[in-house]
Amino acid sequence: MQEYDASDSGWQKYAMGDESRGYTRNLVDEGNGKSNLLVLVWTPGKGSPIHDHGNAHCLMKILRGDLTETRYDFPGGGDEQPAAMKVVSEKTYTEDSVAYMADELGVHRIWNKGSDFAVSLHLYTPPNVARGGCNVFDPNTGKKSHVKKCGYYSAFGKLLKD
Ligand code: CSS
Ligand code: FE2
Repeated sequence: MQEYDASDSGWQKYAMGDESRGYTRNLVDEGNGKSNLLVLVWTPGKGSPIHDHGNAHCLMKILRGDLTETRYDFPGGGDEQPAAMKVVSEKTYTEDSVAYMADELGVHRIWNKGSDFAVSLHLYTPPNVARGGCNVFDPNTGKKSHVKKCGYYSAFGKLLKD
């Protein structure tokens, strides 16, 4: 991920943005069933919900723009009182930087605070989220909801119908 040059134009055909969404997930490669390579396009002023990563490794490289990551402690099991989720860090990544995320480090949300679309390249291994979805969390209560299918906006450069 570090060696890939973001100024290469190879990723552009996968980078399909949609202003009506927080971000789009565009499938590039399925790594012979062992990983998932995605190009994500982030709408200005929008972002993702707080989510986990299905017990997988997640690498994110910024291809265009800046993205802000807010990390939270992984909320505990169900018997705690609902409480606002605790922010552990907030970091802005600039073009060409690479970040790592995994459930051991907590949960996070990604936000595009810029005024133009931002683009990032994500490698997930194993591809657990593609198979089993992920969990999203309510920042005010820590309540978890399971998302069964984290769908794609496009696959292999072709727009998909919902
Ligand atoms: N994990 C999110 C993107 S932020 S790493 C997703 O796959 O949609
Ligand atoms: Fe993530």
